[in-house]
Amino acid sequence: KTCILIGAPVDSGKRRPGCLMGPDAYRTAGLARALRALGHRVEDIGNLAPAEHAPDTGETHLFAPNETIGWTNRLIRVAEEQMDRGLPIFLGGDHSLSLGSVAGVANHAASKGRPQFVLWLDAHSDFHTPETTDSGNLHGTPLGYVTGRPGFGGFPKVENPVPQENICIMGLRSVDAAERKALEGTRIRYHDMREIDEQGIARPLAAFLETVAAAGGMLHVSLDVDFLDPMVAPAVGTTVPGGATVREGHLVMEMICDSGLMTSLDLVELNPFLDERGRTAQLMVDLAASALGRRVFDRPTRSYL
Ligand code: DIR
Ligand code: MN
Ligand code: MN
Ligand code: MN
Repeated sequence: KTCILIGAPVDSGKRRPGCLMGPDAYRTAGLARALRALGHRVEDIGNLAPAEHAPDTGETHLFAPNETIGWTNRLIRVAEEQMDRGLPIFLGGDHSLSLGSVAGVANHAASKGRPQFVLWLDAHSDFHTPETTDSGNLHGTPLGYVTGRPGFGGFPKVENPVPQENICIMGLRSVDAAERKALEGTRIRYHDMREIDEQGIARPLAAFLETVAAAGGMLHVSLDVDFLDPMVAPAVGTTVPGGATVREGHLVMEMICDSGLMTSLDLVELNPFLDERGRTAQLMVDLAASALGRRVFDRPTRSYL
């Protein structure tokens, strides 16, 4: 494959700064080298900047909405362009970058007449709108945006909303009251940590991947650092105890690789300022490598079925 590394140093989606250092942390941890070692072509297009936008005046309950609008405009265009060239890997940056990355890849899928699917690996459901968020942090809104929820005035119109039934969220353990109420009325598939404890992570993931395959879909994977347990991935501003283990993370990525379905990837919410000697950045690089072919032994195809 041709992997295209897209630096998206988005830091406007929440108040605690530091995610802007994420792209360079992934580079330093050897992402390009790891993917080349797996036989891929890797092109790093460097770091993006937000499109021109109005200044943020601080007059709303939202943190930096205009800068986030600028990023969303830029990322939609870049995602559309780069999907034609290979497999984009968006190096975040906080999770507000996914308003743009997902909306952009969905436009591309629509142009090919294929359905877009999204796998959201996160402690949080990120299903807020600017009207429902308590924190005012727009990194809590990307799934609300890309599914076409109302309330995103000033943001670019979502040309191709992702159908609810095409979304699967795994790893949940912090869902705000308003999100929970909204989610429960949707066809989004969501799996909390209790379900993963009880059933294992492979079963619900296999079921979702089967659906994607059967539909001939494109699959965007959005990996939030806080999907992982803070004991193994401390470098994120919104840690929640009780997350995925290192092995659960790798199993998810290995199954995604075996499925052959992934067409784009976000690595988000890494805050290198909070890291311990780069261990979280390294784990995220290792997980990306698993998604793109690193393995201990080959398996008979689709052994998870
Ligand atoms: C919280 C945190 N639900 C919010 N969201 C995070 O601010 O809306 N998402 N951290 O990954
Ligand atoms: Mn998130
Ligand atoms: Mn295209
Ligand atoms: Mn999260």
